[in-house]
Amino acid sequence: MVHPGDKPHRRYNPLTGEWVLVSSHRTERPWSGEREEISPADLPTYDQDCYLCPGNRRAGGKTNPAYQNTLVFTNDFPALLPDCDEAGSDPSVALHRWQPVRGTSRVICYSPRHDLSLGQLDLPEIEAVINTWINQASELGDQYKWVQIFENKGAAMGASNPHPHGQIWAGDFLPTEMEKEDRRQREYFKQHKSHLLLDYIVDELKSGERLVVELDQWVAAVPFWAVWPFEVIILPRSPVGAITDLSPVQISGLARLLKGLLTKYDNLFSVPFPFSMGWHGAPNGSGANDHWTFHGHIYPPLLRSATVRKFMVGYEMLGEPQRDLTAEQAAARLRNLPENHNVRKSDYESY
Ligand code: H2U
Ligand code: ZN
Repeated sequence: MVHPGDKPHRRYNPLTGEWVLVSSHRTERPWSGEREEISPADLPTYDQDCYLCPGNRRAGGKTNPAYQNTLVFTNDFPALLPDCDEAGSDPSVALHRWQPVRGTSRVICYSPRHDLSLGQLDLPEIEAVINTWINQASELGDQYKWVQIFENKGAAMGASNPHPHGQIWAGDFLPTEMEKEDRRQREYFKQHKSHLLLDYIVDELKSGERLVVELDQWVAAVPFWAVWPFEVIILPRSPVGAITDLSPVQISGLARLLKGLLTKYDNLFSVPFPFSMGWHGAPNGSGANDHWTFHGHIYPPLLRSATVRKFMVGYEMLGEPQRDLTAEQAAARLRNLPENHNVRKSDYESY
C-alpha cells in the first residue's frame, strides 16, 4: 500500500463521502490563543447542588429517586416533542423546505456517584450502562426511526455538569450524519456484497498503525480519515447491525474496551478528557438494513495539551476539515498510554 507521506494531502471518509485535509507538523506553530478550563479534579461523591445526584430536585421541579445503578428520565428541556400536527413545507415557497418532527429526549445518569466518569466505573457498572442504552434503544425504537445515544463530556464539549451522564434523542426521521452513513454503507454492500466497516477493520488489523485497543470482540482505531485530533472509531470484529443485536459476550467486551480506551484518553494529557461520544447502527422500521455495522464514534476536541483545543473554523467552515497531526501519530500516542488511571490533580495544575 502506498502510504501518504508528510506532505499535505487529503483523505477520504467512505462512511460519509467527505474529505479531510491533512497537514502534519503544523502543531509546531506557536500558540497564544484561547486555553480551555480544566475540570476540577476532586469532586465530591455527592453534590447537593447537582441536578443529577440521587434524591436531588431538578430544574423542572421533579425529584430524582435514590437510584443505585443508572437513571433515565425525560429531559426537562427536550429538543424533540412527541406531538406534532403540522403539515410541513408550503409548496409555493420551494426554497423554504421544512418538515415537522416527532420525538423525545432523555437523560441517562451512568452512576449515582457524582465524581466518577464512565471509564472510572467498574466493568459490571459499565455493562449496566450498555444494557440501559440497549433497553432504551429497544423501547424507543418501537416508536421512532432513530434513537441517537450520545454523551457530551467536559465543559469543552458543552456538558452542563460533571456528574457522569449522557443523552438519548429519539425521532421519527433519520438525521443527516446517519443518512450519509446509511447511504454509503448501502452502496458499498450492494457493490461488494460485504460490509464497509468489517472490510475496513481487516485492513486496519493488517497494518496495525492506527490501532489503539484490540480485543477479541472489538477494535478501537483512529480512523484513516479522522478529522478530530484524537478521534476514535469503535468497531465490532464480527457482523452486528444495531446496539440491540449485541450478544452478552459483545456487551462485556465493549465494557472492557470502553474502560481501557477512556482511561487512555484521561492519561493522554493527565486530565479528565473531554469528548462527544455516540453510537451508530441500523435504524428502525421497515426496510432491509443488512448493510449496517454497529459502531461508536468518539470526537475529542483537545489537540496538543490539556488546554489547547482544535478549532473548526475558517477553512474548515468554508472548505473542508483539516487536521494537523496524522491519524497514525495520534494512534501511536494513544496506543502507548497505560490503561490504568493515573490522573492526579498535581499533574495538570501546572498547565
Ligand atoms: P448535557 O450535559 O450534555 O448538556 O446534558 C444534560 C441535559 O440535562 C441537558 O440536555 C438536561 C439538560 O436539558 N437537564 C434536565 O433535564 N433537567 C435539569 O434539571 C437540568 C438539565
Ligand atoms: Zn451529581
